[in-house]
Amino acid sequence: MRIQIVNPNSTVPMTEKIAAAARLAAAAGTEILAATSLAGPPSIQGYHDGALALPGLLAEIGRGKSDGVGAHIIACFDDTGLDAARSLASAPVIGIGEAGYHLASLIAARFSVVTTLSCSIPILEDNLRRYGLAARCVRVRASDVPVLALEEPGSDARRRISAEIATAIAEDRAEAIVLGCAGMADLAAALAREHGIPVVDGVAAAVKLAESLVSLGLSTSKSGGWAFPHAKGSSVSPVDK
Ligand code: 5HY
Repeated sequence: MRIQIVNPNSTVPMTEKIAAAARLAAAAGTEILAATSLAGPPSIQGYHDGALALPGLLAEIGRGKSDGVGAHIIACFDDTGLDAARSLASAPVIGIGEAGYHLASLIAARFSVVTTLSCSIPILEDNLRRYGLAARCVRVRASDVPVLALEEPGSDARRRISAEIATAIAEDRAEAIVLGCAGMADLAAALAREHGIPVVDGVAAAVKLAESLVSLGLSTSKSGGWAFPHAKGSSVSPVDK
């Protein structure tokens, strides 16, 4: 099967890191097609960046659709544009945030999220509520690490994320951690060993969920809000199949 993974920000080295994590998780028969939305902002930190990212993200999803991919993954932990992408696409679309939350809920009664900056916290909290998983997430925490600091060699990003994980374990009684940024994808295994609890990376989680949906022949329902976009004007039929 062929799975497209789209980085909605325009930072190519982050796409390469995401693609490496995706390929590490992918099954032998899965081809990962990585795409960078060069029209997007360099990083997505908050609502305004998320809005700026939408046109480029949807253009990449459209290209994946034209290429006939088996599934799409949106590699931004905010799940930027997920509903719109599900409306546009024929194949399943997975957001790495939603994927990470679901897998964490299967292995821990209570989990915490450690993301980048505090401006992302309400976005992730709203998503958790929409996904019906807010009750399982004790707290969404910010490590105060800017997204692009994760790409800087020698930054103290890993140390700050690890310190916040330790606080989540001590204060939240977190039994698992979900890493709240696609740029953290390469840190999960080491942080899990360091702290002795499961640390979920949304990129890997999304790859395995996408593989499951494709192998079961399941795709997004088009009978409701994720129906194909409708033609404008008098027609009431969707513009696409
Ligand atoms: C992400 N931003 O995964 C999110 C994480 C965040 O550019 N890629 C981004 O900080 O909201």
